[in-house]
Amino acid sequence: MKIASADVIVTCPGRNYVTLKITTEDGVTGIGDATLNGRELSVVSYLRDHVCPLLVGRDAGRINDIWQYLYRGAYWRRGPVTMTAIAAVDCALWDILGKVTGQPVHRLLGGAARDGVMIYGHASGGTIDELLDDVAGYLDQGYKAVRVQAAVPGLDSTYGLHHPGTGHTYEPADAAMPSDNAWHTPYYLDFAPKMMKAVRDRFGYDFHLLHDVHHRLSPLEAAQLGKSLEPYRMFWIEDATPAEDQEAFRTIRQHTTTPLAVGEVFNSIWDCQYLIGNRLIDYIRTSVSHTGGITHLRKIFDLADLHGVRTGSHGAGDLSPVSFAAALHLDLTVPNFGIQEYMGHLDPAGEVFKTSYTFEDGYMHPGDAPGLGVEIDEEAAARYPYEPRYLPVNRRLDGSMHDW
Ligand code: KDG
Ligand code: MG
Repeated sequence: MKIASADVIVTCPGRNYVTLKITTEDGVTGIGDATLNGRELSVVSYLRDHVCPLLVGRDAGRINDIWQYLYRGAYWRRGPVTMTAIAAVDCALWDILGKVTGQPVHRLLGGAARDGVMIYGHASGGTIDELLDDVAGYLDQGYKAVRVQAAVPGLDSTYGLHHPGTGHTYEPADAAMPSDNAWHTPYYLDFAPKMMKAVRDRFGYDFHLLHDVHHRLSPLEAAQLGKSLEPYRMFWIEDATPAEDQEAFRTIRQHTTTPLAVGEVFNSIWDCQYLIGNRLIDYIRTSVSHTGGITHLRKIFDLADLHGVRTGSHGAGDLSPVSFAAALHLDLTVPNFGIQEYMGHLDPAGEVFKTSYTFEDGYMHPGDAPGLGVEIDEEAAARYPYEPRYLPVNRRLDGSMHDW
């Protein structure tokens, strides 16, 4: 099971994806997602120039040792680029192990602890009426949980709305230069409870309601928001404040019973330790592909389990189908699973990534194919070459920078 080669594939079927492919001397291949939205080529270089040469000749079955070798061996630890690169290696090695043993990765992780993985869909609208129509579509499909976002009146752009022409939400990263969005907290704090009231008034309480604040509030503003949303029994509010200031979550918690989720921009267990250890959050949203792969994410989930925190992994469309499949395998097995985000992927991505996961009645299953159950079609990938793209930036009404 020696590694013969490690290659990086960059493709843009609607948006950029970076995939690491590891091949053993016996010709078994495994793939891992190395996509870091808007900063893709930094991970490509990290892998091609610094990691791939170190992998050749190693035993692909020594997943833990290779993880430690890449993490400790770099000396410069953590950070999104390093941990995304390590994640891609880790997932590719789990994929290989599954194929060599003929087992789906979830079985190698101890086996299914549930029959399916509850996912949440992304409803949005330019107006509340449009949002309500969108929520209805998700509920009709059987979704048990829906995230809602709508255009904030008075602002000419709002995070999390369907992207024109795509048919569903996806994270922009769509311009050669970052586009400017506008932000004004009072407009948002006034609007958010009205939006939730409209959703609950029309559809009732028999489904989970989620919302992403996307790092935009101060601790007290987040506390106000949480209190104002309590009548609508949120499943969570996500990223209420920028999480570098983790003490902020204590302030929010002291004022509201609305559950809190955070973690999509975290890269290691060390980013989560304080929040989980002090029970300042309810859901940890770290992802397979930005947090060191299955091997490291499993540790984070175990730490969370010790402290009564449940999982709710990031699953935006800028994470490729490879990492989405990896997330489903892990979600299926952990005792403290909470929910999994599912944004879906644009149509051309389906030409490049052949998946085996399935959706039924609000739940997804990774399938029982050996490994992760996703293959990449490299000819199709070559038809969609890399395109430079950036996420937007956010400015307050006076022109100063704000968190996007
Ligand atoms: O690349 C950035 C996106 O992944 C992020 O904006 C998506 O916040 C997000 C979410 O909850 O899916
Ligand atoms: Mg988010």
